Amino acid sequence: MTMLIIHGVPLSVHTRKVIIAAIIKKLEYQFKVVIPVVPGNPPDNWNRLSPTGMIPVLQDGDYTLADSNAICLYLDKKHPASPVLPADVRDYGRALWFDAYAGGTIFRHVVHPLFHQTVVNPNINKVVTDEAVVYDVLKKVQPKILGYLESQIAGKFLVGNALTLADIAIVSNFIVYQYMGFRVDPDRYPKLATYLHEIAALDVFQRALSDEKPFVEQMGLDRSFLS
Ligand SMILES: N[C@@H](CCC(=O)N[C@@H](CS)C(=O)NCC(=O)O)C(=O)O
Repeated sequence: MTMLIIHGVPLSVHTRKVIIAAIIKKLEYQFKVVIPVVPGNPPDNWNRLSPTGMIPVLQDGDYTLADSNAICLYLDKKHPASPVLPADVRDYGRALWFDAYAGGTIFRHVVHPLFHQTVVNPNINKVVTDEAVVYDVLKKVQPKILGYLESQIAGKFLVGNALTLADIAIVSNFIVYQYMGFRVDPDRYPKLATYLHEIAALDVFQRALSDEKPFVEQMGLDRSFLS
């Protein structure tokens, strides 16, 4: 079997989804750090590997695939043992919904703007954080999302009784959210707070989180929620 190559940033929400899927499936992979937001960092052939310029990208021999959702579905089809998508058709649809919600709503409207304002702007762009944007996300955008997730949690996992792409995608977003020092209020969202804690404590998450630890520490991010 050819060794997979995963291109990405160790702490990225979408890169972590692919890494966790590979860990669950016991696939060997080589990790190559590509940081799109740092000018000059991506390699010369990056446009060919990533049509959008974004991470993650998977290389499987002579086959290249971008987008975490496409990559996870590809890996699940190619290596069906230890699936990350449920067999039941309704659960399957629901897992895909949560993956889409994680990328299209939680990441786009909460994690990405917060990361841009509190990490990329001060550290890379050398621009001060726009506190009005941060306030807007926390006070106006986030409550509806956290309330919705709180209403969807009925057990340890979001869908069925096993870890699926739904949990991988949702929790991966909240890992970065907490790296930035933000916390889900356990009094207001008790089910969500417990759920996030329990999923992050699973062995597969712990392995991914320990592999990214040096990079996260070097960035000066907050890992205290993991102890
Ligand atoms: N739909 C894509 C989204 C990927 C994405 O947003 N990646 C971010 C990092 S987590 C990125 O590459 N940002 C840098 C940029 O936009 O240039 C996926 O699921 O892979």
